[in-house]
Amino acid sequence: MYTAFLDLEEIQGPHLVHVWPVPYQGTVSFGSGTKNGPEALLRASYQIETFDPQLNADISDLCSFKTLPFQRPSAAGPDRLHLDMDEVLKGYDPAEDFFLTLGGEHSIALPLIRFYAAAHPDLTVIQIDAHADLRPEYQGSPFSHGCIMSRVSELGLKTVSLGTRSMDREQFEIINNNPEQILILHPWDLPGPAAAAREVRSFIGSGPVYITFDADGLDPSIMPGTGTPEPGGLSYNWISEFWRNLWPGPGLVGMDFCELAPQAGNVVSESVGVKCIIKILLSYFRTVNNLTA
Ligand SMILES: [Mn+2]
Repeated sequence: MYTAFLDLEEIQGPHLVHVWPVPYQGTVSFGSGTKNGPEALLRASYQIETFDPQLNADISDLCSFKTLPFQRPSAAGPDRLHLDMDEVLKGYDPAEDFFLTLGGEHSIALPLIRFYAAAHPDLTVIQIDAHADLRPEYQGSPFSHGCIMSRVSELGLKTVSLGTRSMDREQFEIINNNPEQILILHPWDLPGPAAAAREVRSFIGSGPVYITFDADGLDPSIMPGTGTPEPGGLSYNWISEFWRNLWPGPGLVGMDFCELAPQAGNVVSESVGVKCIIKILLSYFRTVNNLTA
């Protein structure tokens, strides 16, 4: 059993990250296997270098990782899971505690976003996702993975969507009719990462951000392990450069990586997933350190 993210001991760098595995896939609509996502990510993390030569920074100098017990998935549906997750989060402070939540399907993000929004009413959610996830409800539940961003919008939060290229007409119109609340950078018309980061920073204003990273936002050529693959997704280099250019910038309160459905005999997806997570943490926390040095 792989229990420590990156195989790092608990006490390393100055910034504590709570790693929370939530192997829930109750409302997945097509391909399955996201319940195996957290374990695959943890396992893959054991063979990933903690040093990043592009950023000239080592994650073990910046962050400590403390992994929580695997969240027991509820068979009673996502609303029950959310209550169980709320119960765990009661022991933490949204103004202080940084969670890296490993899904599981995308519905696992909502309790975290509500948790952070309670302390930060000016929070913006950055969503990496092939799908808009803006359905009012899906498969009989308002808490399904297909409507996560509808629930986020109802909290009054601004959202930024990157890699989003699949939606029905109704969702397309919701996006077009709410330019103040929803910024979408279409993958077929994507600016360079530096220009995109400038646009996102000015949309966000002064509030902090939470990142919800659905694996299928990446191109399926580098992220084959997803239940709902869509061509034309983000490249690893684009999204990595985006984060590098976003900071110094808004505070980052927490993040999740979800919808990874590992494939038998192919570790590309979970390895890419871990690299994407580390790139975010390094890009952000190295600037926090510089600012406070
Ligand atoms: Mn999603």
